Amino acid sequence: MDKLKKNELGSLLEHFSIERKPYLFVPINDGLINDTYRVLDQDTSVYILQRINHNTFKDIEGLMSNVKNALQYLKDTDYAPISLVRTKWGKSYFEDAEKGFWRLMTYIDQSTAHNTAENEKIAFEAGRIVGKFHTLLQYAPKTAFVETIPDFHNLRVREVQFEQAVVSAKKEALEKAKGAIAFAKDTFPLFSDLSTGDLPVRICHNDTKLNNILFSKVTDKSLCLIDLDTVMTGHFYYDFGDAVRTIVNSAKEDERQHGKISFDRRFFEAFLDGLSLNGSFLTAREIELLPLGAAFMPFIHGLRALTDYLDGNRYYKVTYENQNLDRCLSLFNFTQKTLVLLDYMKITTAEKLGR
Ligand code: GN1
Ligand code: MG
Repeated sequence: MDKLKKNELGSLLEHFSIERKPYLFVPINDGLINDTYRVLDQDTSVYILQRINHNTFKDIEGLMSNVKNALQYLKDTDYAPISLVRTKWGKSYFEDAEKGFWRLMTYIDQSTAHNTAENEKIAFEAGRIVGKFHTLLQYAPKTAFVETIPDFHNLRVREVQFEQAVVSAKKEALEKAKGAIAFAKDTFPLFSDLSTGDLPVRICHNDTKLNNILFSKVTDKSLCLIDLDTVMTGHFYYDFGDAVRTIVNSAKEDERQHGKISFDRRFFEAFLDGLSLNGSFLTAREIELLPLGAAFMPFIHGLRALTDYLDGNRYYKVTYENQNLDRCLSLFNFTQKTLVLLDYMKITTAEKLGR
């Protein structure tokens, strides 16, 4: 997406119910979907301004209604509140003349996010807050949430999309992705236990990678989860697996040096310890399948990146031609490393979460 000039961003804020000031904008380039800016008043960060990607999220009304619904339940002394700033017409987002959809949220002072878990406290705190998020949403009515991206983590549907991409891909891309395609085909059957239908449906975050968790700069404690775009129904192992893949492995999602990809057991165990503080909602069957979920999430992410690569990079932002393939190869490598540890993870999750 094109970069917007400062004065254009400034005039966008005039549509929201906030004081008019000469705000400054700092782009945050971590996300692969939306365009995000930190809004500063002098030296202080005060808001987060985002343009929601309408190609990815077709139903903006539904998305914003999910965010509003979730925020209503995410209230607790142990959970930092984020508020949506209304437009002057009382809406939760502003639509510009070019079909750009913008929302403005309050910024949590003295907060930070981590791309990698540098110590066990970060992993522990991540587990605690993911458990808190689910505890707070446990009794939210599921019918109030719209499926904004249907079948987001449905492996069967992602497999069909992948097969279609293989059929229509260019020869050269197929050749480069040969190894990844073979790995995907061999790996699908390993996850069949996850679709047995005996897991509760929960309101999930669906994008619990570590840098979607805010931490306090003052106490180092986790504060809340951000990026509520994909809050919708799902299974707990989605949120478990997505957090684990970004906590136990410090390599980048598109890391090419696979020697850097690893599974740090200390961080896995610390994450479980944190989760156990707020994990009483989990059923025995959910706990039993968490290890497989930890292998499932990097696999489905790798598969989506592979599908997008074969499809000509139309979904994720890329900075170079083969980036989606690099993402896939790195995520598949981590999937392999996780699958080898299934027995270890089973013993550890039972020990830490079993009751
Ligand atoms: C996308 O843009 P971001 O980082 O919030 C993607 C997630 C992936 C992530 C990979 C709606 O999220 O599923 O985990 O990239 N979100 C969507 O880093 O596809
Ligand atoms: Mg996201």
